[in-house]
Amino acid sequence: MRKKALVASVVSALVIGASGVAGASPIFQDDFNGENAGNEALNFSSFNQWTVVPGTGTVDLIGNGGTFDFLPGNGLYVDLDGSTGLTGLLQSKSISAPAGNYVLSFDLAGSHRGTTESVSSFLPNELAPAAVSSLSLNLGNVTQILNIASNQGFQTYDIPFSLATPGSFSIAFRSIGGNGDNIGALLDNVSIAPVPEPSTILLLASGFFGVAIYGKRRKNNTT
Ligand SMILES: [Ca+2]
Ligand SMILES: [Ca+2]
Ligand SMILES: [Ca+2]
Repeated sequence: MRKKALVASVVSALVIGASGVAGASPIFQDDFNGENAGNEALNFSSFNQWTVVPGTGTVDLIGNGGTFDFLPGNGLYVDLDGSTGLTGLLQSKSISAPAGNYVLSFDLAGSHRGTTESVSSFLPNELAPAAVSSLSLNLGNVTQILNIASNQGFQTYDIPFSLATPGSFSIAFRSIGGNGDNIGALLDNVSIAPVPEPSTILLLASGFFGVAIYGKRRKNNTT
């Protein structure tokens, strides 16, 4: 019985170890909830981690129980078509990262005002395209275009990519087409997290086994 319990604890340690690695800390994360003291603002441009590129247009900061909270319960989020008749290019500030595999994740919802929206998301645009060695779901080079029906709730999109060399880059989002109506798709919960190499998990797993065997031997010696 005791032996079985030991095996079970080693297995659970392995599972915890592996999931801990998979959930490696994001190198970039934003839920927009802390912007503008939690209040809506049309044509908002003072984001903590983003720039609305001058000359492109505007975006709106909405939600959190305000007048334009189309999807309550998500705090603040961004209407990618502001209120000036031109869609803004929402570009992250510079993100520095070592070489490796990453996943860009973000939530997009429909406009909830009757229009189907197209959104382009841009991956590292300050790196040479050759440095981005893999992109699933990509259309074109490092740009992905997503079409979102009006009534779609927030849905998470994951885009894996690799950096061949360490560097700094930005990501960006823009509502495309439909200029003039001030209605855009809704963006929330953007993050970039490293994906561990399978060999890293194996190495950690063998480490756990080593600890488990050592512990067992030690116990046998003392009793
Ligand atoms: Ca939010
Ligand atoms: Ca708007
Ligand atoms: Ca629009």
